[in-house]
Amino acid sequence: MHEAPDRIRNVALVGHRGSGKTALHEALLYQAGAVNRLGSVTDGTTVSDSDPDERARQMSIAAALASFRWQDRKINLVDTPGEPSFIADALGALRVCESAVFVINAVTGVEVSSTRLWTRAQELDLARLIFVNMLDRERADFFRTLAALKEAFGDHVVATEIPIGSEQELRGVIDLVDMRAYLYEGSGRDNAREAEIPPELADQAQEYREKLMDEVAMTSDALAERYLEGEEISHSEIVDALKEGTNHGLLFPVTCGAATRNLGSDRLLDAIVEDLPSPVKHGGLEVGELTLQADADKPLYAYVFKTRADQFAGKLNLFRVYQGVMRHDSQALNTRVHAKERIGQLLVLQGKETASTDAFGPGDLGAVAKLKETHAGDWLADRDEPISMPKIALPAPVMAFAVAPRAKGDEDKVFTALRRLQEEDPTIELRRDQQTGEQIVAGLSQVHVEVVVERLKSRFGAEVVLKPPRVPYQETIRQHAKAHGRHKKQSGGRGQFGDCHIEIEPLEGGEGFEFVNKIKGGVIPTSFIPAVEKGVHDALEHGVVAGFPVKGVRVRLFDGQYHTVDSSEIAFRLAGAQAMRQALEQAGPVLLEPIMQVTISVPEASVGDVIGDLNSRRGRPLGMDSVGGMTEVKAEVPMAEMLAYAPDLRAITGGQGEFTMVFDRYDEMPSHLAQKVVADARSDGEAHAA
Ligand SMILES: Nc1nc2c(ncn2[C@@H]2O[C@H](COP(=O)(O)OP(=O)(O)OP(=O)(O)O)[C@@H](O)[C@H]2O)c(=O)[nH]1
Ligand SMILES: [Mg+2]
Repeated sequence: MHEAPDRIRNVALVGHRGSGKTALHEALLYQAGAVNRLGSVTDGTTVSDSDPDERARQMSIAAALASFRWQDRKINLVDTPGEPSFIADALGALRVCESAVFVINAVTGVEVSSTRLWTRAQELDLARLIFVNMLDRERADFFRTLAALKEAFGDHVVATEIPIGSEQELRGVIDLVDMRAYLYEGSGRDNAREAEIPPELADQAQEYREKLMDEVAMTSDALAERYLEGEEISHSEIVDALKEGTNHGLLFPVTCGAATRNLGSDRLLDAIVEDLPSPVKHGGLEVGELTLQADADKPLYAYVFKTRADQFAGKLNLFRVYQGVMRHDSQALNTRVHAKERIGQLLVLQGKETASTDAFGPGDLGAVAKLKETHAGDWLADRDEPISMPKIALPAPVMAFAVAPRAKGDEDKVFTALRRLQEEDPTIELRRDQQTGEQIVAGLSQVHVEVVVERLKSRFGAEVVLKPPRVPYQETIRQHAKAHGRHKKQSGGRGQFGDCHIEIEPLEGGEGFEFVNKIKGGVIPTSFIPAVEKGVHDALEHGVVAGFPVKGVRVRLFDGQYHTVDSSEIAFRLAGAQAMRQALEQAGPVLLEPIMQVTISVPEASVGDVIGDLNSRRGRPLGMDSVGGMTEVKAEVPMAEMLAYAPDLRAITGGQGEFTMVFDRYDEMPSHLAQKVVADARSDGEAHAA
């Protein structure tokens, strides 16, 4: 038996790092009876942050699913990481859910990541609730946060509750639909008590009730007309309009509370069940040619949105069934590898416990253990038809480190482990360094790569040393130059002969490479031209300044010679490379370095120090913005200066600052600094030759 799709609610908990998503996830589970104790992030006892490294860092790293019942509905709740390095999991969760609950910190307000995630939820047309959390904390302010939410996300953000008291005095909430108060004592399951609105808050409650009514009335023309005529709108009409409006993304209710005090989670559960859509609400999902429908009688299509390691079940794949039914002891086709997977055990993740089940119906989220080849991004289906989800735009990995096994001979072990980790996190990039042959691991930030290293050790027993990140320098030319290359060898038997003349010049835009063949009268036969081009390429791979790849060059091949007997492809290739190296020497070669766009979010008091520090890193400030109580500084900084920024920013801001950066462009390096890079590259080269 599987759950009827209209009784399911798929909800992603999203928001800025540290806004209390995991604490709220825990409170919702506890309130619904899925766990017996209210776990805490600080004690490392939550369901969602179950990995040792999540506990050690007190932050979520991977998406975590928990399924439980409330008001006889099945809620599939996905907790997601707020740290930008792990954003892939938040974006992935938004894709498989109909709704999102945005968790906002009432002290710091709306922060960068929330804005980014809101845009994504908007694109996906998700229904949204907002939970203003941490109202019990010092300097928390519900009304300031509400104003910031409206400014960031528009006027359809509307409070359905306001708090009673704040900071240490937080006592409960007023429901603006029922116009009743709910007072909370302790953090137990039965901590709420209904009461009259305290008289001193009556005016404020009335004021916000009217704002709510203005929004609710606008969800339908008929209602709007009656409301504007001054007619009475009944309680049940308000409830229905609120539900419909939320369901269709016409308005975004704001509720509030304090997750760690289990204050407000009962009411949030009600809102999830009553106001958020089920998987059948908005018709089918269109993927390419197919429209998948929440219909149990149609062929199976399930999408794997997350692969994660579980300490008991091993490799787990979390999936969403879009159509048909996923049954245990069955087979399903993985449409990427065109191979059958045996679906052995199907698992319902119920908080601390895991139960097996015989089927997941359309619209449901579930887990399956022990699949051989399947990982996140794959489809499991009845038919082998090509199908692919539109790709999510993920940030590019910019922080690259070379890793070497601590013990000699562990290369294979390390590599296999890295591949497994990459299955769990698509923003990890693995490659070999062309110049040194080293294994490179690239991620979105230093923290990101550090987590990879910790997991290599804790999960695979593979210990590695990280070498400081390498900056991917490039080279280019500034002038026009001509050169001649000749390869000639005459040592017994057949000789080797190739000869070419080229000229080179900078290519507009600086990025690419162009090869133009201007040979006339067959002085080099057409069949040898590609060999010359290959030779030119060989030389471009290791530039003459410091051995970095050369970009932004146009090469014209205009003359040469050949010999009917002694000419060969290899001879022309060597001649081409020789000509190119000489040409580069004369063409004013320079070193280019990557420039990053950096966004730093810091408390106002640290802004001066942060900018001073950026100046010493050759940074160029681009502007400042005030976002939710923090100041956001934007700047351009050379990547070479940002390699170990995280710990420095932590020190400057007393742990309060955060930053993200993305690659922007390549710029010429100042010559005194270029000299140092050249010297380093030389000594590196010698070390490798030795
Ligand atoms: N006082 C108070 N503390 C809270 C509340 N909610 C969460 N916290 C604490 O705030 C810290 C961050 O909470 P988390 O639940 O880990 O935040 P998160 O959004 O899951 O963080 P990431 O997973 O890193 O994005 C933890 O120490 C929590 O105990 C709250 O309502 N009141
Ligand atoms: Mg978390």
